[in-house]
Amino acid sequence: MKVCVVGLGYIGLPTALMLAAHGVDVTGVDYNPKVVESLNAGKVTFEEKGLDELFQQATHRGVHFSSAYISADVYIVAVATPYDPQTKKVDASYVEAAVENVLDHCEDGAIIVVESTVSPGTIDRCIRPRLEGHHRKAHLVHAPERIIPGNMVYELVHNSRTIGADDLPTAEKVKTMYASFCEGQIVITDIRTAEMSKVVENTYRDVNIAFANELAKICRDGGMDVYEIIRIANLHPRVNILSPGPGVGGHCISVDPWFLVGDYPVEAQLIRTAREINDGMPAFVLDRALAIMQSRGLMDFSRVGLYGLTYKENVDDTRESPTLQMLATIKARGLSAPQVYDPFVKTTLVDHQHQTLESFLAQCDLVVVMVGHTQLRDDPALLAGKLVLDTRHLPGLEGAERL
Ligand code: SAJ
Repeated sequence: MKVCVVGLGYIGLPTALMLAAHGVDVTGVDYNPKVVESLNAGKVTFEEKGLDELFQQATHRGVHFSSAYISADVYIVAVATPYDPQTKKVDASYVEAAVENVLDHCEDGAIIVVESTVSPGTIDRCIRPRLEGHHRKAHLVHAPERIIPGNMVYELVHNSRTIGADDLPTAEKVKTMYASFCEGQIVITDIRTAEMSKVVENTYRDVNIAFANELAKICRDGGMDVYEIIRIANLHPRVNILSPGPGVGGHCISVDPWFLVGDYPVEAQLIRTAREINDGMPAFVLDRALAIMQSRGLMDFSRVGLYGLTYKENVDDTRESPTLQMLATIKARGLSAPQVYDPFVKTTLVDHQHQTLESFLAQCDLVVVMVGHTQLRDDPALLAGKLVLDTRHLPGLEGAERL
């Protein structure tokens, strides 16, 4: 079986490498020549636990990377699906373009597996008409990715998977391909069910986090310890509340619930409110930081430091990160730009971004911990003697101000 993986980003690259490492003939394609160049030069394009080792194994088994589409039996499309900020509906244009390119290069009978997350009905509405209008006859499958950044390589192997297809023989072929490495259960269903179940998983997490964030606000107002309350509540066998934090970032949980709000604006009330609560958290943290500074007579906001620029711990991905959201609010309110440091972000993305923790700390009166990177988790004493607002409830920072 020859597989072509289209889109070598956070999902496409590990998937291509995993298949290749398990003996499948894989070519990874990306329209960005820099990505292809870097991979062909032996360098992975982002940091992820276990990715370097997987890359070595895949290279050893002969994985290919190219900017040009090839003829293959199966195409896996793993390109971005943002949402339209106005309508909140899914923007499937990258998937559509990728599928058009596949159709121009494949043989009759090829299978096109869309792994990108899309809202229910998108494949029928945006993708299927392109196949029907094309002289090439290909099969469509939706097998949404479900791996979590920070633990992708493990989850690729151990998570269960969903395969949505129009017919069983096609589904079985795709199942065989994933079963080359996946040890989890592989469920076969129809395309719309696969689309919806993926969006539901991320929406469930978003709503749960919003609940935790709302509890944090209630507890702040009522003088209660939200972390202790969640810890105790979670001892109940049917309660599992997630952790409050400075907001929800990343390209998945902060995006996918909007698809449902965009398509079902009347029904999706809880989902919309949860999104709004989570999107409001960076401003809530900002107000906490301002209040703490004022209560200490500290007036220079440029001496506030934001520790962490990524959307969560131990990844280098800054997409939709709470820190970037907060910096936008700071700018909109006309406050001075704070200091920023993130051990995972080497390129300068924002003003006053430091390359060392030492130079960062030297400029700060108040450190706001936005991300719980291992650096701090393992060595909270790095912040000894500093005024700290800890939004991640890190061990060893018990004396710090909290959400
Ligand atoms: N967060 C909290 N509190 C928590 C957990 C997370 O505030 O208790 C925040 C994080 O700090 C981060 C955001 O939420 O800013 C999202 O992080 P995450 O680790 O919850 O999830 P993602 O976006 O990295 O990955 C999710 C996963 N989905 C689920 O767990 C249901 C992953 O399995 C999906 O593959 C991925 O979305 C995706 O690509 O859709």
